[in-house]
Amino acid sequence: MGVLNVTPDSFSDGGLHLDPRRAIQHGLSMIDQGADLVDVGGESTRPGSDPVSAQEEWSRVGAVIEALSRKVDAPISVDTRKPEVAEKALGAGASVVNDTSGLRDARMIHVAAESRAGVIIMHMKGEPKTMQRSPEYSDVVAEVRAFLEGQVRAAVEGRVRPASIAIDPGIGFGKTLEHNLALLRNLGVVATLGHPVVVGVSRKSFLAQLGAGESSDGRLAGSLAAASLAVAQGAHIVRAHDVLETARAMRVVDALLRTGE
Ligand code: HH2
Repeated sequence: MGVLNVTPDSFSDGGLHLDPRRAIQHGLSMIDQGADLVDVGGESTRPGSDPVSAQEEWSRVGAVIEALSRKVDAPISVDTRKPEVAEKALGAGASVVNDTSGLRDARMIHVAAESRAGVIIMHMKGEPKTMQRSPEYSDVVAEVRAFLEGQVRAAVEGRVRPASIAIDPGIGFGKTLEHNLALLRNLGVVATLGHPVVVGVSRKSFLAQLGAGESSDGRLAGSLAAASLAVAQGAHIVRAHDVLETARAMRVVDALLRTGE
C-alpha cells in the first residue's frame, strides 16, 4: 500500500506532492514500483497536528483521486476521518476508506455501506493533537483488539460486508515505544479477529527510538525490518513510503514464509 500524502505537513513527505500533477505522477510511479493499492490522504495525522476542514481536505485530494482512478486498475484508498470526504472520494473512483479514527463517526459506516467500499478500521487512542502525551493502557494488545472487534461489529451491524473490512493496530497513534513493540510482536492476536491486518510502520519515529535513523527518510532499513517481521507475525498489507524497496523485501518475505508449507 503506497502512501501518497497531498499535504503541506505530513511527517515525512509533507509538501512533496501538494501540486496535483506531482501527486498523480508519484501515484503512478508507486504502481510501477509494485504497489497494489495507493492510499491518498489530504490531512496529516502525525502527533501534534491540527485537523483541517473537509473542504480543504477535499480540495487537496479530489483531483488526484479522480485522475488516478481513471488511469490505473489498482484500487485507490482515501485516508480520511471525515464521512463527507470519504463519500466524495468514493464517488470520484476510490474504492477503499482508510479511517485512522476507526469509524468513530457512525456516518462513516453509512457511507461505506451505501457505496459497498472496502474499509480499513484503525485504532488511535485520542486525537492526533494530544495522542502522544503519556498514552496509557493496562494491556495494549487486549485493548486494541477489543476496540477493533467492537468497531468491526458496529460496521457489520451497519451493513458493511464483513469481507470488505480490514483492521489496523495503528502503530504510533497514541502509543509509546513499548506499546508499539507489544503490538508488533502480537499481531497474531489482532489477526484472530479474522480480518486482513494492515500495518503502517514506514519511517515512523519509534524506529528512531530504536537507533534506526534520526531523519524520517533515513529510516528505510528499520522500516523494512519492521514490515518484514510484521508480515511474519500475520500482517497482510504494509503501508509504505518506499514502495520499490518494500515491494522487493515483501517478495522475499512471501517466498520465505511459503517455504515448508
Ligand atoms: N499511518 C499514517 C497515516 N495513515 N493509515 C493506516 N491504516 N495505518 C497507519 O499506520 C497510518 C495510516 C501516518 O503516516 P503518514 O501518512 O506518512 O503521515 P501523516 O499522518 O503525517 O500524513
